[in-house]
Amino acid sequence: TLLSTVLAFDLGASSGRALIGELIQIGDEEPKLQVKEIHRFPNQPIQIGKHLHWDILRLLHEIKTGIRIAFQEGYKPLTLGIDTWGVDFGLIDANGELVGNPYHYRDAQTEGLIEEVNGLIGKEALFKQSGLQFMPFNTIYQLYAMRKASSPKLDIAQTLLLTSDLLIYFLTGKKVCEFTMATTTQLLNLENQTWNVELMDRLGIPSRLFLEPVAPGTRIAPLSPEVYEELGVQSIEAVAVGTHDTESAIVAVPASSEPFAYLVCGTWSLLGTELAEPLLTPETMELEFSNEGGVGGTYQLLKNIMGLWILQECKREWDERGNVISFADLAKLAEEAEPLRSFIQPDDPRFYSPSGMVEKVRSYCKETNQPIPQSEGQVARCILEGLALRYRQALEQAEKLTGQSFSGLHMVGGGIQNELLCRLTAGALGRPVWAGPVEASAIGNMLMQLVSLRQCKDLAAARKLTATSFPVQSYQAESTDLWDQAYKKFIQLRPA
Ligand code: LFR
Repeated sequence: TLLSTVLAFDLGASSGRALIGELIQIGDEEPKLQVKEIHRFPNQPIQIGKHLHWDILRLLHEIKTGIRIAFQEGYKPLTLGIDTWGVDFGLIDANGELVGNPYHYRDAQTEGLIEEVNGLIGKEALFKQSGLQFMPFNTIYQLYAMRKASSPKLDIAQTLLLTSDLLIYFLTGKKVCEFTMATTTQLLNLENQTWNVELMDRLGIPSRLFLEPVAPGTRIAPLSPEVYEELGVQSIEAVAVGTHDTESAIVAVPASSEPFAYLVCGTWSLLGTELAEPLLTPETMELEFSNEGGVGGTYQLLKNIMGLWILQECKREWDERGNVISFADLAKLAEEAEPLRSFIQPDDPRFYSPSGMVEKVRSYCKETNQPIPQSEGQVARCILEGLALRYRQALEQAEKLTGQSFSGLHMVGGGIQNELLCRLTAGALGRPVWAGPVEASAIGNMLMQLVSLRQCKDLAAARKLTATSFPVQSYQAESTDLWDQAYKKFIQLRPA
């Protein structure tokens, strides 16, 4: 029996997907979630003048296409949800229209602003209030940059909508602010979950822009009459899921015991553990962990690690030079390259901005007196091993901060399709890795729709449903001694 059908849109920094989820029960077996991708589209940022932007209208178009395809293929989803990356936003004017093009979080406008804002507010104070790691792209710095540039957009704007909320608004006409996404702004007081108006006042950020956050699992509205007419589809209602993709992915970590550690693996790598309360200690700040608002009243203590972005950029560079290699072939070349020859610390700031990535990897190795990777395989291996070693460091730090110990690591998200990365991670950790599901964000998105439809009780039930529905691939640690030596070297790396 088909118990429910839902439609999830998961938008990542390089591509977006529409997936249908069907909750199915055979006889009196446990219900299972079946997932099918029905539409996939690229997400390409666009430079205009000095600024890098998202192509938000194209993304809206692709989402509409996804809705149309779902109904054309005969599915009857009751609800839809959208999850996206954090921090970015669109501004809406008094007539309900979009003011300008949303900036991309890698736009250079926020350079140097972490230090400047810390100087004004105090680093400790800001951390205690927001609980967030100081990342240059946080909404706070984007808005402060606009203020410093005297952007007239800030004066016209009435409402700020974070990307997923913005797309939901385009579809339904309803403006909401979903809680997990709101916590990525660094402008929310984490402890009482209200907007930090005093902070906004001090930075010249208009507090009128912010709507009161709603909890994930809240039903928002059906599509607007215009959108129904345009698409010619049946009734479907938008739900606020854990709209921050990272939080949706964490919903779909198939962990059955506590405590557990996870790694959400994609353009970014988010490694952490789930807590009932935020951990706002000085040590958390020093070790650069975030407390993000999660689904179901949880807090996610996690570290934002540069992730597969570095490899994606290298590939883009090779592709542009006509040296087109697929990710699968790159993994093969990396596999054949000599192990632990040289590795990067992926969170070195040079790797954050786009372009020239291959050269940056080489310069990092040169400055740290390591052999310089030449071939594509060597460069890829150097990045993947650097990531694996960084994961070990972050996992050990998470244990130190929480006083817990983790028997292994759950890896979820698109990045786990890189089996070499999973294997290297198990090696670096000296602990098992349990990889799956790949489509964690979309699945977590669906699970929260099912919660809103009362087809799934809570977070624990959602995780159980994930565990019964999707396979997990285990990787065991090998050759621990070599990794221990490499790790010792890794934590000493200091580029000149
Ligand atoms: C992952 C993610 C991270 C966030 C980064 C930028 O896709 O959402 O959680 O820090 O993108 O928004």
